Amino acid sequence: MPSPRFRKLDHKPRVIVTRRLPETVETRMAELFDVTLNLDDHPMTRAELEAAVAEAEVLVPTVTDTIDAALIAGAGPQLQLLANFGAGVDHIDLEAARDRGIAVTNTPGVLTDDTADMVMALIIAVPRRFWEGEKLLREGQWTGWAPTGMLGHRIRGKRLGIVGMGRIGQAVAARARAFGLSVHYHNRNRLPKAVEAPLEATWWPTLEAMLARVDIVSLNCPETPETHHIINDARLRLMPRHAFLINAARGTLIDEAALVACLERRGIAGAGLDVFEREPEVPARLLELPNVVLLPHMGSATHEARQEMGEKVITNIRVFADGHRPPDQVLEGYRAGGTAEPQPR
Ligand code: 8YV
Repeated sequence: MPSPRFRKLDHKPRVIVTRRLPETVETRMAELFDVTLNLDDHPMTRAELEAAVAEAEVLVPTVTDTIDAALIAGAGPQLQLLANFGAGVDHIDLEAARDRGIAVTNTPGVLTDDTADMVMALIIAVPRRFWEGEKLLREGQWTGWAPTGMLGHRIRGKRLGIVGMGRIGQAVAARARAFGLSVHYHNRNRLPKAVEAPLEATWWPTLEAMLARVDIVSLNCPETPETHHIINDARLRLMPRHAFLINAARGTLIDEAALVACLERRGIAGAGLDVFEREPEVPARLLELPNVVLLPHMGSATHEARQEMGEKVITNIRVFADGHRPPDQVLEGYRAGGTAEPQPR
C-alpha cells in the first residue's frame, strides 16, 4: 500500500484553495505558491472539486467539501497533499487518500481555546435561559423584573460529562472547574493521573453509566465510524430529564431526529448546538423549540483562530514542498476528525 513519500519540489507547488481564507493568508499563499483562490467563496460543486483534484498538487479543502473515495480515485497523479483548513477531517476519506499515497494535514491546537470558550458559553447560556430572555426582550414581551421571571438553573455544583477528552475536552474541563462544575468524562482510554488530578476528573469507562449520572453533557469527540450517532434514542433516554446536551463537535455525533423527539417530549431539559447533521440545514422542529440555543458552526470563528489556521496550512505546504513530512500530518491509525481534534484513543 503506498503511503506518502516526501520529495523536494523543484517548482512552486500548484495549490487550489476551495474557499475564501483570511486576506493575509491568501496574500502569503499567492507569494509562496502557484495558487488558485476562490475569491467569491462559493462552496465548490462536485464538478469543480473533480477539476481541482485533476490539476492540483495540493488541495486546501474545508469542512464544506466532501473528499470521498470516488473523488480521490479521480484525482490526477500529481495530487500529493490534502492540506485541510480545519482540525476535523471526517469529510476526507483518509484510507482512500493513504491508498493513493496522498498525505493529509489539518490545523490542530490553534482553535482549542476559542472552541472551548464557546462550549462554556453554551454550558452557561442554556441552563440560564439567556437566549430566551434576549428574545423576549427583543420581541417587546418584557414587562419588567419579577421575582419568578425567567428562572433558570445554577451551574455551580452541577456535574459536567465530557465525551471525548482530547485538547478541546480538556480545555472545556478547565473552564468548567473555574465555574464550580465537577468534571466527569468518557474516553476510550483513561487520562494520565497528571491530567486528571488538577481537574479532579472522574473517568467513566462506559458512556451509558456517565450519561445517567451527569447534569450537562458536552460532546467533544471527533466524528468517526465509532462515534457516528454516539448520542441516539437509547442513550438520550438514559439522560436525566433535567439534563442539558451541548454539541460543538460534529452534528453527525447525534441522531438529530431522536434529539428533536426527545426535546419535544421534554426527555431532557435543553440543548446547545453549534453543529448539525446536514449543515446548513437545521430541522424546522428544532427551530420551534424554546429550550435550545442554535449557532451556525462558529466554534473557531475568531479572526485569530482563522489566521492561525491559515498559517498552519501554509507551514504544512511549505514543509511538504521542501521534501519533509509536514508537521500536522494526520497519521495512519489516528482516527481524526471533529472539532474535538485528533486524539489518541
Ligand atoms: C473549522 C471545525 O472552522 O476545525 C474544525 O474541525 O469544525 C471548524 O471549527 C472548520 O472545520 C473549517 O474547515
